[in-house]
Amino acid sequence: MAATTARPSVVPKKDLESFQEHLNKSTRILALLGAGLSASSGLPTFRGAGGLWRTHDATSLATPEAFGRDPGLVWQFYSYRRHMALGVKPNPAHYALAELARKKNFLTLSQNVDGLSPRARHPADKLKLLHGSLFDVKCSDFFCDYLEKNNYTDPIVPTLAIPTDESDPTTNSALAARELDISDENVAIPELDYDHLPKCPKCKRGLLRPGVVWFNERLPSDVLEDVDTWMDEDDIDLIMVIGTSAKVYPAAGYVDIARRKGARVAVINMDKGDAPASGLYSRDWFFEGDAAQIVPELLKSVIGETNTEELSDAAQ
Ligand code: BV8
Repeated sequence: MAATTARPSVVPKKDLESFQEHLNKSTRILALLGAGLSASSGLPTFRGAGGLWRTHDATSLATPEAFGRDPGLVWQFYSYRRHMALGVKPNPAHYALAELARKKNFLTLSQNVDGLSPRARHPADKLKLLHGSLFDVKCSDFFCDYLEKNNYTDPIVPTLAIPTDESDPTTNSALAARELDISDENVAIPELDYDHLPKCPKCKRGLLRPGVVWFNERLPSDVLEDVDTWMDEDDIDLIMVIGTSAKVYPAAGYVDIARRKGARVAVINMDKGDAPASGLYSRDWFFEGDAAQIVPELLKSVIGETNTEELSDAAQ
């Protein structure tokens, strides 16, 4: 699947200067992150070319009903995404945002479940994962509260293995994995039944499920409360809307809430057409191009020239 990075992204000097002037004097900053932030790391977005949803409609894989109907299919999809995310690295934009969070009163709302912002050592108290994480697993039994965070086991169970070589091409997992290229909708995904799937170690009844927020599921109440508390504290000077088509709610709604709290809006997006639903005002900015290149440039006036390797070491 294609990552959407490619051509060098140039920030117009006048816009850069006006943005950095505002950033430098901003005391309360928000960001809403989407899949485009991780595109340069090599992860596919949802709606772009080769995107995850292009070949499988979101509601066919990311809903409680889909999991109830075919937990094996849904687990193969998420196991594949866990595997992909573990195979890539945070990019300069992930590190730059983490560094800004160490320098300013800056809250980051991420729709991304790929684990790249936490791996860039983004300060955990300044990062709200609105839609959970591929690396949290929880029990799917309504009466069980089992939750395991930061489970990076890949594969999470042997039958979900994605083989690195053709050692035994006949095994079920090899067959399943090889065919598991979900970018090819014509490929049947083999059945994996209950016995193959990860079970809850606590209640022993339920299947474990990915700790992400599916469509028609409520966002984590503790996360929503933290976000509301921060937003209610005072006015907001700036919201950066980075690499998101801003089509999923209630996440996308935070742009308008921030605007109502006085925020100027800076959109960083590869596609000029992907501005927030409420549009952009003359006091706002649109920086067209790759977030991995643009974000470090924009934040330079606060985080300095340091390269991401230094940033990531400093954050250890
Ligand atoms: C809920 C986790 C209620 C799983 C995800 C109001 C209006 C309309 C609909 C609704 C509404 N309120 C609720 C809904 C329903 C629904 C919804 O919003 N539907 C949409 C489709 C219309 N929302 C929900 O169901 C939410 N729950 O409301 O519950 C409730 C209340 C009480 C009790 C019970 C229930 C839950 C939504 C969460 C869904 N889970 N993820 C998983 O990942 O598998 S959503 C998932 O898709 C992501 O997390 C993300 O949010 C979204 C994808 O969006 P993006 O990240 O923006 O990615 P996309 O590909 O779209 O865009 C990428 C962008 O990057 C593009 O603009 C591209 O140009 C740009 N780009 C590409 N490369 C680069 C780049 N930019 C910069 N640099 C680059 N290199």
